[in-house]
Amino acid sequence: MFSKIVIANRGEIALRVLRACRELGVKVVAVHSEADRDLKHVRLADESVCIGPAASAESYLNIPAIISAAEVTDAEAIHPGYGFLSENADFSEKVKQSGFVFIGPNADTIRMMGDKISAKKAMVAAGIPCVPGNGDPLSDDDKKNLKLAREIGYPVIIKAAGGGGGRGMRTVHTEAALVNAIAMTKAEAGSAFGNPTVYMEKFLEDPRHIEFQVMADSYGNAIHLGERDCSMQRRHQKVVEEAPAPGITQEQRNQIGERCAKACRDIGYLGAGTFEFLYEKGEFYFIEMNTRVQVEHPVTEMITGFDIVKEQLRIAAGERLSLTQDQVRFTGHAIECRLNAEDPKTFMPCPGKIEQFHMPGGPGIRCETHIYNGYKVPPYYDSMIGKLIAHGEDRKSAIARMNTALSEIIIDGIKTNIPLQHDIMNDSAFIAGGQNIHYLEKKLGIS
Ligand code: MV4
Repeated sequence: MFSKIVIANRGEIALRVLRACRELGVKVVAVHSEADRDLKHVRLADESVCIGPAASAESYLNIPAIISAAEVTDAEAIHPGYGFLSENADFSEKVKQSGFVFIGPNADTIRMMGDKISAKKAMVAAGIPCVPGNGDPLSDDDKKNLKLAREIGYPVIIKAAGGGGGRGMRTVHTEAALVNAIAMTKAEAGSAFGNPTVYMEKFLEDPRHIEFQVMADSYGNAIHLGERDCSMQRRHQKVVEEAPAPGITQEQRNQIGERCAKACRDIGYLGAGTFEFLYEKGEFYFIEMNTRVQVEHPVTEMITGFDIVKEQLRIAAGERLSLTQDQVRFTGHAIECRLNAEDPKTFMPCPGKIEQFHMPGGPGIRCETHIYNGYKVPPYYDSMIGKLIAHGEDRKSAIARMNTALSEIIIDGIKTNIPLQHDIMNDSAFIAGGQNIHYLEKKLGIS
């Protein structure tokens, strides 16, 4: 195991990684911006290094500053968390070239998955079911594109190879709109991602978002840890996640999960990863792979009893997977509510001082947050300030425990989305389970 690592992130995930390090006896270097001196994990870390001003571009995205911090503290590895540099292939490469271990997959893997066309090609080759559409870059030949759309059948969606996470896509409902939509998406992709390449897929109108968690070691072993349902989202921001996904059978879980694990073996995947699928009318369709630990990893941890972050560290240190697939057991149901510093009605970010914080507790409750009494939520970063996770023997019990925890938690001084989360937990359609990706926006009266 490493003796010391750098955590190249902030907020709740930096604290989560620090806790995993503590359990493994690994010393922690916190790197932080000028605005983040008072972060909880910075105070708890063995050492800390200020890497730049508040703006992320000059601190958490500043590759030379982060690598220098690893050098001056004599650390061995860098954990990128999620967001920021976590899926930056150049960062992964430079970390390695500088003699440190990047806690995540190789640069080539990150690059392959960052290009949605090459990711899809790899998945087709590995036998993962993908959305209909050949996955080739669209040519400049209008006639060919019209023919392809006719074969796929309208509606279709044009996606940027360099996009992902909801950026760089456009749906097309009629033949008359196709040629212009391709040109527009190409132009936007060119300026947004520096890559104008686009591809075409069948547009699925009301799918659910279901993703599979995988872990792979450097000895060719890979397992899946089942799936999460992340369909409760607003503007591509997940709001509630849960595991297992309502209505998915053990047979479906084993079948898709095993294919994901096999795909990891095929491509030589390393570390934690997530296969994102759209699920409609009983079928799974791969859309993207995330090569990082995800915000919602705790729901998987709660139903498997398996520590994903500790396993990331062990795998990066060259250890073998600590579980075989038949040792993975799923127990009960877990739900996560993201806690955001925002207005619950307008969704405007709401930074400011936490005047009072009371952490909820009791059986099955886990609160992942870096906030504390007197902490000032800075205005420079994502508004997520924590996550509340409830585990129960079944979905009903998990919802009941979440309701209790949402009633107990006190965050005074700033506005939060706790009222919205309470409302969702008491929504009859949510309680029924298995809503699609459009449900929350419709409920909120957006689309
Ligand atoms: C789609 C789709 C429908 N059909 N692809 C949005 C984010 C990116 N990961 C892929 N996305 C979508 N791709 C086809 N062929 C609908 C979405 C989509 C979506 C997907 C997951 C979660 C929320 C979403 C919200 C709007 C659109």
